[in-house]
Amino acid sequence: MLKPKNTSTRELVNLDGVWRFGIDSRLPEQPWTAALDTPLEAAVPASYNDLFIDREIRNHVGWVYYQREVRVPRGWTDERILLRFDAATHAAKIYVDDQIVGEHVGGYTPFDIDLTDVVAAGQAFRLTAAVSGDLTNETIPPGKIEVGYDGRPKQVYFHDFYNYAGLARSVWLHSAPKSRIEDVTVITDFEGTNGVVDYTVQVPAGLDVRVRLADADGTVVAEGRGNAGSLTVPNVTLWKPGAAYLYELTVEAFNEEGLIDCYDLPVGVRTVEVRGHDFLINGKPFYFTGFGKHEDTYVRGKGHDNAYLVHDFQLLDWVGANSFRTSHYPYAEEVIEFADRHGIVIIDETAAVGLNMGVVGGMTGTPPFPTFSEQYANNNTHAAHQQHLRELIGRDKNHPSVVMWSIANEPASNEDGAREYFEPLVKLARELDPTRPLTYSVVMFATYKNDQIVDLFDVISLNRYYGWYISPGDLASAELMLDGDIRGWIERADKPIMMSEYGADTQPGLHAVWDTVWTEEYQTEYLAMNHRVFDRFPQFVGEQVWNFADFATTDGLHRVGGNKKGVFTRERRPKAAAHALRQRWRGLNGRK
Ligand code: GCB
Repeated sequence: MLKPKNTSTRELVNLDGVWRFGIDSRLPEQPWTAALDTPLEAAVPASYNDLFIDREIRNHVGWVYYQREVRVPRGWTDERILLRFDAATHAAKIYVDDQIVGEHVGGYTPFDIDLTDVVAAGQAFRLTAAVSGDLTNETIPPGKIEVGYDGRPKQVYFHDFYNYAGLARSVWLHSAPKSRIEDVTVITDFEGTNGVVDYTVQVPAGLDVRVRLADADGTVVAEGRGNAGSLTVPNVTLWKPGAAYLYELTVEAFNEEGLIDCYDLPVGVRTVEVRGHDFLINGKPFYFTGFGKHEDTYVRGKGHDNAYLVHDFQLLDWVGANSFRTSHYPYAEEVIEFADRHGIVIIDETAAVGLNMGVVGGMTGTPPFPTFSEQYANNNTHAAHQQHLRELIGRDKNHPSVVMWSIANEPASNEDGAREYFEPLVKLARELDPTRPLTYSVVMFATYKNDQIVDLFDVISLNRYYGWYISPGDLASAELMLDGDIRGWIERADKPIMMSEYGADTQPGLHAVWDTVWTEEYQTEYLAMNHRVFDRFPQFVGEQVWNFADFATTDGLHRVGGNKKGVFTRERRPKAAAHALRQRWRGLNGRK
């Protein structure tokens, strides 16, 4: 799915700003049929939950309404007119004046609504977006709505981050020619000093497609004709981790009368491959250093913010991180584009987090009922997961920074039914993108003895918390357990292995000379212990600490003002561990 952009044939109007806002329980029936009768306004993009000092809004179950006036530019008379929501978390119904014009389910992927037959150039209309943050066992991620003791509905969920909802990413009105370039796919390679860019362009039948590839200085280095083809780039400059280089592919579609559509796509030429125990980028072993992150800041919740985008990447650079995982959902496309431009490597994760009833069983890991069952992850959940995978890969397939798909975080891969659930998803992901390796993050209850799906995937990504959830305050025992665990996985599967989560909650400013949990010293020692173990295994291809920064979670006795496993605080101040990581990752005393 192509991102809307300004080209010589396409235009774009940004609809971000402050929209009228209300929740269903305080609005009349069918509130979209008039100006919302509400004193509230909400910022877009931002999650709505933390904007207001209002408990009912923060924890709202049901629909909320955003509304504003929009005017279609006068010049769009013969154009296709589209609305783009970069995300609406988790479901949306969109109305133009009194009429419903589209719906979407899935909170972290974009969708377009074609308004060509509904509005006209120069016309103003009332745009209302009904958005629901509700999660059920048939959504991705899953959740459950319960009725509280006080009779109010209550959203329950099985993942450890606050269920922020609303319009957390940009909204656009955009134009495209009626007959247009629908999609572009590039796959890159290189042979010696020649780069190879294979392209496929989806256009209506009968259009003549021409493409040209320009280098970063704008010099055209290759040209092609036809809906699909292969371009050769002499003396290619590869896209490399830490040294991004982007070409620009200009795609043009012509009919008998001339140019009808044009689309520009940045292209990084690079390869990704798993071979033996290595994760290869451009044929060279790559070792991931970095974090699992979250889209999470004060007040905005998951609202995309360009200042935080820039600052977070500055901190990644400062600490020596070369990568991150988009735990536990696809991030705003601006984040991926920034990584493309700055040479940061991404493991792109779906929003399939919480497919695990074992977590409800607590430390016993015993599910109250099977995860893969009619009651929980059933056929509809599976269909939602498939659809989400299509939308994620459709959006991100052309980004050079994305080197691997993580198709779930901590699923119950130890339970019966896991294989039946994941095998078709893996097949689908490989059909949608035959070029990138696949992984999933393995929960601690799924051991090298009982996991049922690891052979379907390319890279083993472990989430392990020895020294925190297991053996807290006893790093000597934790070290033995971690070592044994990794050895077991290496014996079980002949694949590259990495740590996709390891971390310890840390209250900044808390100190001790002992192995005392929650102190800054403990977090530093905990990470050092993990690194000692990782460095024993040549099969290891990476370490991503949980988490980049502290983040908001649901209330719970095990969370003090949110999850504090951040190496940076929620306001992005370094804890002591950040300095220690910097020493290791900047190569000052580390292995890579
Ligand atoms: C995990 C989850 C992550 C949690 C983390 C924790 O295994 O994947 O979402 O936040 O543990 O801190 O408990």
